[in-house]
Formats: sequence, C-alpha cells, structure tokens
Amino acid sequence: MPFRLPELPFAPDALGAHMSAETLEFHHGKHHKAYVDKVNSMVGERGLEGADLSEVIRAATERGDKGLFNNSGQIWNHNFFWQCLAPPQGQRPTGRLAEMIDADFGSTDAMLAKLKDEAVGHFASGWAWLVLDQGKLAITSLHDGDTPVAHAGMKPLLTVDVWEHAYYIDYRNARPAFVDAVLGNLVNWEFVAQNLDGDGVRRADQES
Ligand code: MN3
Repeated sequence: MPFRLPELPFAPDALGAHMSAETLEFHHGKHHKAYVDKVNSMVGERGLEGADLSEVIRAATERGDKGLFNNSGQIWNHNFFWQCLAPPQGQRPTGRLAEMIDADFGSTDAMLAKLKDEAVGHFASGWAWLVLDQGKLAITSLHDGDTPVAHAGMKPLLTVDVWEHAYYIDYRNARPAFVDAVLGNLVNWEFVAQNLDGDGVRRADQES
C-alpha cells in the first residue's frame, strides 16, 4: 500500500480567519499531497516498499538521498503540524506542561515570544520547533524538509511551518502575522502535552 494523505483532524473551516479553508485546501490538499505522491513514486525504485514513513526518512538520511529525505520529511512534518492545531477557544498550556514552560522560560508568553523569534528569524523555508531535549524544553528550527525524525534524541512537542506556502494566501508575505495567529490562537496544547512522553515521532508516523 502506498502512503496516504491523512485527513485533517478538524473541519477545513474550523480555524476561522487565522487559517482559512482556502489555505488548508492548498496547504493540505495540494502541497502536503504532493509530498505524499512524490514519495510514493520514489520508494519502489529505492527498495523501500512496505517501510514505515520514519524508516524511509532514516534510510534517506543514511544514504544521503536528499530528494527522498526532503519529501518524506515533509510528509511527517505536515502530519505532525496538523495535529498541533485546534480551533481557537482561548486555549493555553496547563498542568505539567505549563509548569515546565515556566521553569525553562519564565512564562508561557516568554516561551511563545522566543518561538516566534525562531520562526520569523529562520531564513527561507523550514520549521520552528519546541522540543524536549534531555528532559528540558528547547526551541530550535530545522531547514527545508529536515525533521526531528532524523535527529536522535530530539523529541518533538510543537511545530510551526514557516514555508511561504503556509501563509501566502491569508497573510501574503507577512510571516510574523501568521506566526502570531498560530501561536496565539490555534495551538492544540493537549497534543503538545501528550508529546511530553517522548513519543511524538510515532504520532505522525505512517505505515505504507
Ligand atoms: Mn507546509
């Protein structure tokens, strides 16, 4: 079986003006789908039929296969990104996650400001990440299709897609406004808190 485009975990109009149905139609329905189609066209000739998505990413890393790496990494990154989003209901981090954020950054607002700086400051295409690194929270970014799946010990908690295709419809070229809208309104903090178990990679993995 080839890889499939996973369904969005919310209705296409559920994120309101922060991320429009038209953006999701293009970002999920065309960009994310294109990565799925591309990888499905590549795995056969590379002897990787039947491998899980994470196994394809790791094989591409070991082989230095840039094309397969970026396309398969982008499938996983988008699988994870959609789960990081939820309809805007004034949600904020709670419980152990909130305590860890306060301990490592001082406050939720301070953490969000740092994550925004990383997202806005990342040159060209990539992803900003909140990760768990040796039991502490950390903020970083990865370039193009690079993904925590390829970095042993990097446990993903939350990501923001800062490829221009994530915001050009709703925000034109204004990446800071897009990042503010996502971090201030759309984060699924329950999903982020679940990932404190270190099992985030599995939650966006796929069998083929
Ligand atoms: Mn994208």
